[in-house]
Amino acid sequence: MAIECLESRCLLAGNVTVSVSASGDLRIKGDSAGNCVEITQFDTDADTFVDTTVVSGCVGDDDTTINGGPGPFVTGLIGRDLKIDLKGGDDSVFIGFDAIGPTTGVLVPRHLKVDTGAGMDFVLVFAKVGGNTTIKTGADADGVALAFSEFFGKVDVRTSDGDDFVIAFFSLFHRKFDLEMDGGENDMFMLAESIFEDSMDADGGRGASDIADISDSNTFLGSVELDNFETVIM
Ligand SMILES: [Ca+2]
Ligand SMILES: [Ca+2]
Ligand SMILES: [Ca+2]
Repeated sequence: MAIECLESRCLLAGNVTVSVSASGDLRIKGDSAGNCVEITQFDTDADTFVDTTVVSGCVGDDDTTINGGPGPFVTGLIGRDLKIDLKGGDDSVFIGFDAIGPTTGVLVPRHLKVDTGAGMDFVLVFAKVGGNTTIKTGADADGVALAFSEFFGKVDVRTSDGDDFVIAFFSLFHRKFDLEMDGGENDMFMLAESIFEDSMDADGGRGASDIADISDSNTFLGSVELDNFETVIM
């Protein structure tokens, strides 16, 4: 079914294509509509180790289909990377969360790559990532939240133009954290209860009223650099 988008707004939520590559990457690709996707992991044989990954449309969102059907897409643990590319539209991706709240975090053995493209997007991550993490939210006002997560590789977050917010809480960063918020008058960056073992470098970018609030009990073991924020609370 082809869904036409009027200007930048899409009324229906389109389809997400989910596949596992030969090398073990879990790949999730959206379309130009506003896609809403949840990625969760479960233990199905009660040995307390997660063994199953589920990719589904969001609860209460009857419109995002998975591989052309109602879904969910069910597979084993992720073998290597988790790659999510949701393209245009107002997209939301929930990693390690479902409608009730946090589940167990999602285990990503190697790299986590998320690109939500143009449109007002929201990315929520509860994961343990063995490799590098790259999150790009493209144009328009976007939100990124990193919660209860552990990142063994570098973390790069790029929110591009639009009034964006980025928050990290109860998370552990073993290597460098790098944030670029680019254009937008009211970019907001907040940290709470997080540990940075390497450097933390955040740039509010262009725009007059960007705010960084890192006042809530964080631990910085490396250098801290905050550039182009009009207001810094620490
Ligand atoms: Ca989309
Ligand atoms: Ca966007
Ligand atoms: Ca921005």
